[in-house]
Order: sequence, then C-alpha cells, then structure tokens
Amino acid sequence: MSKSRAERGICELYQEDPERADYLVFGRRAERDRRGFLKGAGLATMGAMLGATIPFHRNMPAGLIPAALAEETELELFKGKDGLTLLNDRPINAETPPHLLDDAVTPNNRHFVRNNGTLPEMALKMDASDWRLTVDGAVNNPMELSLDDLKSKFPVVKLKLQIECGGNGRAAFNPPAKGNQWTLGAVGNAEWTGVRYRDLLQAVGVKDSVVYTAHYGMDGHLSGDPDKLPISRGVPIAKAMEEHCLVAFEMNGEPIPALNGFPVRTVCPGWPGSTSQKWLRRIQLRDVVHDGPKMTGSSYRVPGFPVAPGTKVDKKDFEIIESMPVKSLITAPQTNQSVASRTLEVRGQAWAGDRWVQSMDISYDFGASWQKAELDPPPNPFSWQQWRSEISFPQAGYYEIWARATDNDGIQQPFAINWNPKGYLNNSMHRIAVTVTA
Ligand SMILES: Nc1nc2c(c(=O)[nH]1)N[C@H]1C(S)=C(S)[C@@H](COP(=O)(O)O)O[C@H]1N2
Ligand SMILES: [Mo]
Repeated sequence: MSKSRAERGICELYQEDPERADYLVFGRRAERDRRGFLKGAGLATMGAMLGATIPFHRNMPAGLIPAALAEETELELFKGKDGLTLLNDRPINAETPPHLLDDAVTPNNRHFVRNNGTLPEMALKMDASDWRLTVDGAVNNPMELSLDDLKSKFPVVKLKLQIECGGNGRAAFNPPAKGNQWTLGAVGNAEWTGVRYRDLLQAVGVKDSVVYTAHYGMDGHLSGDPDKLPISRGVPIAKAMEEHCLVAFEMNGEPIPALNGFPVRTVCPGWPGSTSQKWLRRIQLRDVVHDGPKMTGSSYRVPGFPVAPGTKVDKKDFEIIESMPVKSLITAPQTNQSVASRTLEVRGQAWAGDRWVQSMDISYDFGASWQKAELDPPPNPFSWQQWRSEISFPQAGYYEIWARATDNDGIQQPFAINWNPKGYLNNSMHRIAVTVTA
C-alpha cells in the first residue's frame, strides 16, 4: 500500500516535513516572520485550535507540533485495542485483521474505529452525568432526555448488529481513491444494548412531512473550529423506523468505549457505518434529505450506474449509499500459514446489509469449482452469520481459498471490484493463501 494514498496522521506529517505540515494544518495562512515564527492569521488559527493564546509563541520553532494537538490521549485509548492496525492517528482510524474477527460477537477491544474528528471531553472522561439527547425538528413534542430517561422510559433491547464502514476495502481500488486505506477490517458485529430508534420517534410524534433524520455528535472538528461539525449524517425515516435500528448505550454489556461513541450512539445496521452516529447529542427530524457534513457531494455516495475505473463522474450522478452489499470474510485460518495436514477447517463471517446471507461457497482451485459451506442463520436480523467448511487438499502445495456469499435476493459477491470514484462498497471476494506441507 503506497503511503501517498493514505490519509495520514498529524504526527507522521510533522515528522516527515514540519514546514509543509504547518502549511497543511494551518493553511495558506501559515505566514511567518523573517525568523520563521508563525504570525498573523496562522498564529490565530493555532491559538483557536488550542483554545488559548500562546504567550511565548515567538519561541516556538517552525514546524513544532503543539503537544496538545498530538492527541496522546486518543492514542493511549487506541492501545487498548487488541492487534488493530492504525491507519491514521488524527483522526484515529484503525481496522481489525480478519483473523481477529473470528468471534460470533466482536469484543469491544477488537471493534474497528473510524473517527472523522476529535473525541469529546465527555468520552475522554467517561462521565455521562451531563449528557442530554435532544430530539426535535418536525415533531409534535420535542424532548430532552438524560441517560437515565433513555434507560427507564423505553423498552431496552439487546441485538447483535454488524457495522461496516462504507469505505471498507478501499485500499484495493485502482486508480486509488483518497481516504483511509481500509483493507478488510472496517467491520464488526458487537452486541448493542439500547432503545429502539422508532420508540423515540413515536414518543416525539413525527410529523407527516418528515423524510429524513439528522444525527449530531459531540466530537470536535479537526480544525478546532467549534462551529464546524466533523460529520452529521442521517437516514430516511423508514430506515429509522425499522425495528433493528437502535439508540444504543452499551456495547457487549459495557458502557460504549470512548473511541466507539460513549455514552450513546445510533446503530443503523446494514447501512454505511457513518449512519451510526457516535457521541450522539441530537436527533433532528427533517422534511428534506439531511444536508449535514458528509451527506452531500460525493461523500458516502456512488454513481447511480457502473463506471469504468478512473471515470470522472459528474456530482449530479452520485446517489446516497443505503444498504451495504453482500460480503464475507475468512477469519480462520489466518492468511499465509503452512498447514501440516491435508484437511483443514475454514471459517468466517458473512453479512448482507438489509438482506441476509442465504448460501456460502468456498473454492480452493482458483474458482474452478465451489463447495457449499455450512452457514448459520443470524441470531437476529442484521447480525453477521458464521460459516465453516472442511477442505480436503489433493496434495501438498500452494493453495488459495476463496469465499463467496450469496444473499437472499440471489446476489453474489463479485471477484472484481466495482470501481467508483471514492472507493466505497468493495465487496469483492476475500482470498487467503495456504501452503499445505503434508
Ligand atoms: N460522531 C461521529 N459519529 C461517527 C463517526 C464520526 O467520525 N463521528 N464516524 C462514522 C463512521 S464513518 C463509521 S464507519 C462508524 C464507525 O464506528 P466505530 O468507530 O465504532 O467502528 O462511526 C460513524 N459515526
Ligand atoms: Mo465510515
């Protein structure tokens, strides 16, 4: 994976070329005086990001990354994640290698992290006493709820729900697409405890004119500008009314980890992870399609028709991604292992957005023939499904195992990537390498 394609972290940028990093972070306005010290608007921007003026700014060497911006705390939190690959340190973005996604329910310390901004104080402190959720907009009775209200005024449910980032698999795009270079692991299937999204909507009384929801979180914009939101997405009202959409306050029986949205987040399973707003503070009901940051332009959108790799697509031809496509992972064995046996159990997970997985096929002869794997039904809709299959290799040597899921509409994972400009929805088959020595 080439570095230039990656969305890089602030620390790495500063390490490589501090002056250029200043320029990138503080923009055109990173003007300097003759001795190289930041001045004018650039200095003001740095001050705004730090939330204070800098009395000794004349002593700050050019290209010094202010320690407060290095997000040590967030990196510390990341260290609690077990074996995840860090793709970016500001904002924190980390994925799970497939062999660590072998569990039916993804543990908190193995759930991927996709942040667009900086963590809110409340999550860093893990203290929800001041937390309130506002539900307003085109409703009859706007509400403000505390965490206790949420837990006591509505039925509480527990569901295993898969969340996958719309950009999972982007690293394989050619020509490459900008953004985090996710390979396979921007997906997880935790057990979420919360209230049904629709119970909240029924309590506020949604007006007939409502077409879309809008989600607002407490995370900060990378610029430090308090008036800017890193991301604010939503879903059509019909999706929010679907009984498996949650406003969740626990992940695997514990408060939601800071990096994954403490204290409360939406979980809109089967749709791009970006619809599952973390650090939730407000749900607004709208009578137009929500137009918050990352809803418009080409964010989380693909052309409404297939395009050849590299095609420049007109903005008006992009459509919002709704259900994610059918997909699967091989979680055991880990790729590139030697096995001293002619028989091997292969296992993995499969999921299909709003649909479910009907069958699972495995090939160990580069797709010339396929064998059916045993496939579990989902424990509840929108959970991923576990599958397994026993392979008997004819002789020693190098093999590839390919996995292919088919959803209940008969749609099958492709071998090749369905290219689109922003690198979304890569559901091409997962392949692993195995060397048989017996
Ligand atoms: N407030 C807020 N919510 C957010 C994001 C964010 O940056 N801020 N990222 C979204 C994206 S793009 C994804 S894929 C999921 C990832 O959830 P996770 O970090 O718990 O895996 O959170 C979504 N919710
Ligand atoms: Mo995402």
